[in-house]
Amino acid sequence: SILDQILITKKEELTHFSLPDPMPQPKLHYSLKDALLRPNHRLGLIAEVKHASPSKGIFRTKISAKKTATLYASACADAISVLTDQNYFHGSINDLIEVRQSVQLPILRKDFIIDERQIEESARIGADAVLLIAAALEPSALHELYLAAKERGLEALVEVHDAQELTSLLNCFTPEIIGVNNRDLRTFQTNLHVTATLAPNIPRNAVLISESGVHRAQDVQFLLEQGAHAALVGEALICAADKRQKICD
Ligand code: IGP
Repeated sequence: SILDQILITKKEELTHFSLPDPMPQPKLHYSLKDALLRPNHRLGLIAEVKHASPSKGIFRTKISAKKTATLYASACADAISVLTDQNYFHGSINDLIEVRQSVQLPILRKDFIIDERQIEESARIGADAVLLIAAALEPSALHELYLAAKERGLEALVEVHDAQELTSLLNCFTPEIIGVNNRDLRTFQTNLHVTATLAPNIPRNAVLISESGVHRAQDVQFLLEQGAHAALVGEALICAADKRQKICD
């Protein structure tokens, strides 16, 4: 699948990896978990800065990462996700650094994290949380990265796509934040019923985030009914002419 290809590229990139300098001043920590548990009776929103994707190609927006995140923040998004993968998503760590300077919200670094050095890098560029993808690693390796993130003061969103991934994950440990990716990485199809199917098996004390394929107000209503705490929305916002209006709808 595309994930296998991405992971090969990532491993290659990591052979010539160098850490950025830490940020000059210590930063405040914005908790992703707290931000998403606060919105009572409504669905929390993680708005994603995304320039391109393997399935949709390049999104035709001329707005910078910084401007996009500022708009999301002013429209009351609860957190911002920044895709930093360059090869497949046209993002960069600079995007995250810029976003960090412009919003006072939790920032999730979206990348393919397979190595502890990427955790240190995420902390140095100012991320509050990192994405860990169950399909990319064995549960034990995932757990090690999860603990490394915590130790470095970062939260981790652990992403699953099917019942088997969820079961093996929960047999190993219970993450505080679990993401269900509605997108099948083999076909690129999104289906919100993936969230509906897995939600009953997500531990009650975990924060549940439904990721991908959220476009309409009725999708938001559906996810609330499934017990999701938040949605992670990329394309629908990136492609909306009026981002503020789209979030308010
Ligand atoms: C956003 P969408 O369909 O709203 O643009 O999806 C987000 O869920 C998606 O970008 C995503 C992703 C990922 C990207 C979910 N998991 C893992 C890269 C890696």
